[in-house]
Amino acid sequence: MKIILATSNRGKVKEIAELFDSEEVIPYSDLIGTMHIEENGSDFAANALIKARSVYSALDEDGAVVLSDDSGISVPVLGFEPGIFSARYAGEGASDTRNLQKLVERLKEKGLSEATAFYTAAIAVVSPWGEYVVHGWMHGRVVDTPRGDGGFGYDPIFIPEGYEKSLGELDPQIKRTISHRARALELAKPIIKMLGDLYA
Ligand code: ITT
Repeated sequence: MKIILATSNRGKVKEIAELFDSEEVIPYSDLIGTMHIEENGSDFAANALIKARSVYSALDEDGAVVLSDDSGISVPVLGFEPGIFSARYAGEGASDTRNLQKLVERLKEKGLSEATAFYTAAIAVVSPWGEYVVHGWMHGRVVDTPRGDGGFGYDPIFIPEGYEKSLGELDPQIKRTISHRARALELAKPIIKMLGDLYA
């Protein structure tokens, strides 16, 4: 069964494709080009559903199964910023580097060199047989100095619980095992399997 990914984020596409072994995973832009999707939901689940529904409606495929990922990092001491605004923390269209710098600036404003933080991923699945949303989390801390260039987004300043290195430095295999995205996908996989069985 083909799974169509409702994301334009290349980091997510890479990670999600690696987390599926037998399913074929296709970014929606390969089929219909990119489209602007207004993410005006008030939480990760709402935004994940907005993205998956928008792509599902735009596709001209019978029986398509569309999967989206809305995710972000939250820092409790900063009032859970940036949360659902992670991709646009430093302004609409800001680069990953600018967003990361803004988080470092916010830590410095508070006189902190590090703070507890967590990533959230909401994965939505939209199909002819229904809509589903699951979540996954990864806890750890953010630090004020980027380390390593692996992963994407805030990974160079995020140190997962139980580790001393950032996700920018750690082997990508570790992130594949413990990430918010991997955990959410573990919950999404039985749903996708069930939908796949409906085709058979
Ligand atoms: P799509 O909406 O097209 O999927 P996006 O990048 O705009 O792409 P989001 O609105 O879900 O996606 O924002 C997610 C942001 O949160 C992302 O741009 C990163 O800054 C951050 N983020 C999420 N997961 C991450 C991860 O695993 N590692 C690092 N940063 C992550």
